[in-house]
Amino acid sequence: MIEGDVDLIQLRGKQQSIDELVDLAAELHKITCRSSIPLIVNDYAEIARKIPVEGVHVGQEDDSISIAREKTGRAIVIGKSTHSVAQAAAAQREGADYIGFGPIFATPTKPDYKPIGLRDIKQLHVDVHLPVFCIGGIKIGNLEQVIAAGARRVAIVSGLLKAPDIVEYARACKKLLIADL
Ligand code: 3NM
Repeated sequence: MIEGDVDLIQLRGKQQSIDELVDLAAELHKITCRSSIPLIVNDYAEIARKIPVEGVHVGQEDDSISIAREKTGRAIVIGKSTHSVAQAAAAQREGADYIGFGPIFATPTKPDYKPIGLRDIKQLHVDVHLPVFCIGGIKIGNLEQVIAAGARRVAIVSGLLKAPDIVEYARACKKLLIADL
């Protein structure tokens, strides 16, 4: 992914224990910091006390932004998953540094969530003055459509992880995103 020029990486391990995630974060951070790629850990702010990751990401059901900040014990990027324009505006008020917005399309990576579609992306960028990462079912094949709907940043999980050539896939996505800036 780094070779393919991704801008940041999130460690998300829903089946792993915190101890396993701490070990994984330590291992990954050795790699990401060599390339100055921020590493964000999902769900558990306490990992940031042990490993010098650059950020923590929380969901709607996780710690609030302020509790997550307290748990990290240091200045760090904190992002939040949002699933509607109202949640996005609330995350901004709560002090998030960036937000995820999705799932844009239905996705087996987050099967219990109803897709929100492309309709609100433009308005969201008017209402919210934070970096917005559109997420959920985004692939190289629908990325142009997502960008045309107003997205400037995206998070891709299965598209990248299942790509026959991750480097090429990441580069191709990046090219589409940069072309629109
Ligand atoms: N969060 P894929 S959608 C982890 O809407 C995650 O908050 C979402 O995976 C959200 O790229 C999602 O494989 C799954 O669809 C993204």
